[in-house]
Amino acid sequence: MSDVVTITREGNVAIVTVDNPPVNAVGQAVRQGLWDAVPELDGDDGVEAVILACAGRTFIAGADIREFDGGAMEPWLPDLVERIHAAKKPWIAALFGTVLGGGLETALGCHYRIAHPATKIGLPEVSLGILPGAGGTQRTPRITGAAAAVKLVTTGAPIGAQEAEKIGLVDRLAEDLAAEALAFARDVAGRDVPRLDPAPAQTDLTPADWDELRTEVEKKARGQISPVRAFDAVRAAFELPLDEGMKLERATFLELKETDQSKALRHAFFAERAVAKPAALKGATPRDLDKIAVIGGGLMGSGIATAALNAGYDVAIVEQSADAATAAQDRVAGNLASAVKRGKLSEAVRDATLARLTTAADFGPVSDADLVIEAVFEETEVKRSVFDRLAAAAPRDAILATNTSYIDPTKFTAQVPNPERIMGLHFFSPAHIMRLVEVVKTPATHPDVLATGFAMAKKMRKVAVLSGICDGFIGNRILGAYGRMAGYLLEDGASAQQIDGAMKAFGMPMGPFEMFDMAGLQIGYANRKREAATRPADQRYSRIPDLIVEQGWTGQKTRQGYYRYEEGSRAALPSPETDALIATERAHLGMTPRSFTDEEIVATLHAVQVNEACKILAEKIAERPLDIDVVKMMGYGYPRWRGGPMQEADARGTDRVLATMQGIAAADPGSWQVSPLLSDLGSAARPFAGLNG
Ligand code: 3H9
Repeated sequence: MSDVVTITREGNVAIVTVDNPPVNAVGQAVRQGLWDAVPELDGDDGVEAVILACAGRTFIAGADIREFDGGAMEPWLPDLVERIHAAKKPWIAALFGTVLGGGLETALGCHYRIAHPATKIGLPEVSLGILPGAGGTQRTPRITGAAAAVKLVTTGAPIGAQEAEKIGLVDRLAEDLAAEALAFARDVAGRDVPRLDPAPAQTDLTPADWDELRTEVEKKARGQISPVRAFDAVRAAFELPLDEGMKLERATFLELKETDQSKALRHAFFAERAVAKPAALKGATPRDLDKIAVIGGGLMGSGIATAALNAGYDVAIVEQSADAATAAQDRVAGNLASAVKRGKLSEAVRDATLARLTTAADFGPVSDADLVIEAVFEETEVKRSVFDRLAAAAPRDAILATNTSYIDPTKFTAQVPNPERIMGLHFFSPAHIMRLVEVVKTPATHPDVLATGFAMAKKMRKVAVLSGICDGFIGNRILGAYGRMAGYLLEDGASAQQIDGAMKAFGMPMGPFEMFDMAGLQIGYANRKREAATRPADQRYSRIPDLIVEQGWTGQKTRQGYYRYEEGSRAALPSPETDALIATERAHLGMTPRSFTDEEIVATLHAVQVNEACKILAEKIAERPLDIDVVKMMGYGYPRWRGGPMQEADARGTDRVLATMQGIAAADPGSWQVSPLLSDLGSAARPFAGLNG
């Protein structure tokens, strides 16, 4: 028997145990071990039932995703699942932890499933750009019926054990899994082994119903192909016998595995985990955190406080007045109330959570805080005065963090003693929902302090990415290049509708101009004024955004920006006034508007982001291209199925991205210079993936 699969015996019951840390992925060695176990136990007259169990923290959590880059190694999972199902003795899967993908498929090959009540069960393959490839699309519908199977397979979202029991995926729930699985096995020992009916599954759905469901899946997928192909495979379970459905599923799995989308989603999966391990944190130990104080209880501060409360910390919000403190308390309560409404939180937990919040109109609560997060107005002097007060009010070893989104923290913290305890924690709004946090390292920040930021983010179920200091850090700096180029394209002749439409077709949730209108155009206006003194003299400056703001139009709030908005609606409608203003400016500049293809817009906006990202890498603001990808995916809506701008550059070819950027720089050398890093990689058509380490 192999190291990762062992067999023990309890009387007439054999227990087959998979032990393949960390998540018992069913890689080649596990498959081989199970493959060998089936005939061995079939041939053992002393064995009348078999329990499939796992050591460690979970039942099998899926196929080993790392194997997907090579050719499939035998024995293949679909064959193994079939072999278990054809066994002469009943196999009982003992489920706990996260039973996902190939883990659930292996369990579906077993004849019975018994689960601990806290088990999460699902088929997340679509989120890796593939579909369940070991019978999940064929066996699930035969057990659960159409509706549940479509939901499980096309959304990839896991369900709880209770729901799994309701839809038939689980036969019984068991608090004491080992004991009850054994009792269950003894019960079914020697009985006839139930087999899945290989005939097409039955449904009341008409072809028109299926078509309608498919349209819904396609719409939700927003350009991602795997949910739609997975849907088609489930539908086939109702039209084809099992063996033919399995062939279709296998062929689709192998095809999808090779797509750029699947490669990008696998990259996203590993990148999201790799960002937690930057080289700068090697050997660092996070400090213990119990109490977090948040300075400023506005939209951002109350969002951060909500996230911290939800993660189990004691939280104090410091505001400037009693009224403002009450308003902050109300905002947090409102955030929690909407979680209750969405079924994410019970009322009892909400009350207990809120009980850990205090608010104050003075710096008193800071005196026993382990971590203070400043979230006041984005203005150097305002932040400096907060840090002046923190220098006196906070314990000398408390970690002090700023939520600045643009400003160099050293500009307003120089007067604070022990600078090794200072870092940036750049949350994204709404901070209790958005999962990204940029952890910003100053030249003095101690690695343990950074590690504490990472540990806090993890407790908040957020993803932290390490960033050095530059204007806008990783995310907003790249956004700056993107927005600037979008503005040039607009001035040159593309419409806001065309640019936004092209970027949405590319997979962004919204285009740049809808995003500007939503965020409020006054923010960019203020930034441009701030940057005026340092802006390179020969850099092109489009006045259009300033002209719009100077009309008193700041976007959705004033119902007029790049678009027009009806009262109470966020739908962006064409604005004849803004269009006229843009036309006047073009005429003033003596420009003849030119036309663009959507692909040109997408390639241009992609190239300037990658070019800026290359500068960020060269300046060591970001450690690896994957850090940039995660920032863009988690903070800016970059489609996961494209894997972020750097992965997208690899898919397009860095040589092509370089050629696009060279064209941009040649046309406007004052505004754009090709990054030497992009030049190096692109001229050799080498991928960014090679820099991920
Ligand atoms: C599939 O099954 C296809 C089949 O239908 C068909 C086949 C023919 N493979 O997330 P964590 C690593 S597709 C390889 O930090 P958690 C992970 O990279 C698969 N490695 O822990 C990390 O490594 P490191 C369907 C994997 O407790 C370490 O394990 N299944 C895999 O927060 C710990 O992971 C899925 O999509 C894997 N399958 O969460 C499930 N899974 O320490 C994917 C994890 O070096 N996995 N690793 O950074 C998950 O969703 C979460 O990992 C899980 C645990 C919920 C299981």
